[in-house]
Amino acid sequence: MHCKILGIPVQDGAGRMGCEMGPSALRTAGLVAALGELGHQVTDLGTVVPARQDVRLHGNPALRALPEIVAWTAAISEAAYEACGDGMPIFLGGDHSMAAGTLSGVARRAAETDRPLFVLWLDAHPDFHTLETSTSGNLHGVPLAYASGQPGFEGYFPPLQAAIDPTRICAMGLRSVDPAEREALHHAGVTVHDMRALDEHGLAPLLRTFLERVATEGGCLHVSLDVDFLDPAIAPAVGTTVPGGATFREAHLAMEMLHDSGLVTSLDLVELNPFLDERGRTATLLVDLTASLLGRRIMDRPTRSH
Ligand code: 4U7
Ligand code: MN
Ligand code: MN
Ligand code: MN
Repeated sequence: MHCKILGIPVQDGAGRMGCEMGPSALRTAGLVAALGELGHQVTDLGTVVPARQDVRLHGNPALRALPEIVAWTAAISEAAYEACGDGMPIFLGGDHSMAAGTLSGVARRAAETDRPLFVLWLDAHPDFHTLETSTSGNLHGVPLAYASGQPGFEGYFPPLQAAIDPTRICAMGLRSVDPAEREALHHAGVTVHDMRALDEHGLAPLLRTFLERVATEGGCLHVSLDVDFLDPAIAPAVGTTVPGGATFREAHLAMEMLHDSGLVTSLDLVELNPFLDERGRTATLLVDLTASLLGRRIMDRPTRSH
């Protein structure tokens, strides 16, 4: 596999500063070496720089850094489009607003092929606010709504060249969903496996069902991993901690199953705030999870199917 890493040091979408150090921390934690040890070719594509954009004022006075995030989204979308198609781009965040760019760029590329694009959203939050419904005004809370063509972004965010079909999105690990998001997710037909569903059924059968669907429909899969998907006890380096998140083994199991599926074509690693980390442990965990997604395993498995 040819892994292509791209740094996206955006932090204006989050409520607190620090995510701009995310790409550096992931590089420092040894991402390139970890992937190289698995036999992958790794290219570091460098760092995205936001384009300048003029953006008019929005009617929602809560919105923060709208012109900045619009400028980032345009640049990230272009860079993501260029980075994907062959090999496996790994987008290093940066706060989750960057997924407005990665998802739209990846979707534009997928639309040129005959493979439908699916998204696995691993997060405590659905990030399904529109510019109207966001009350915090933090734009890391909107990327999934934007990229799946929800209304209300026209005239502000870059026009989508290809929207992601919301019925091809599976969100896992949710445990903080605002009322407007709950309604919109339901209306759009997003598959949601919240933490209660993971507790009741276990992660593996839910993920397996989704992956079987992606395979049956001949799709490709973008994975967006927000650090707050993980329980804050194992991943403290995040601004938006929510208790009751995925355990160490649940997260690795998800990555191992994703690897075995052979379906993943691109990955976001987002919301790492190294300023809040404890001796690099969250950055290191993210590197190890990425390694599991790219083939690191505890033991060889004689059989793959069950
Ligand atoms: B993240 C929130 F209100 N929904 O809109 C908001 F709970 O990328 C959180 O998933 C958004 O970390 C979290 O600010 C965005 C809040
Ligand atoms: Mn998120
Ligand atoms: Mn989140
Ligand atoms: Mn967050």
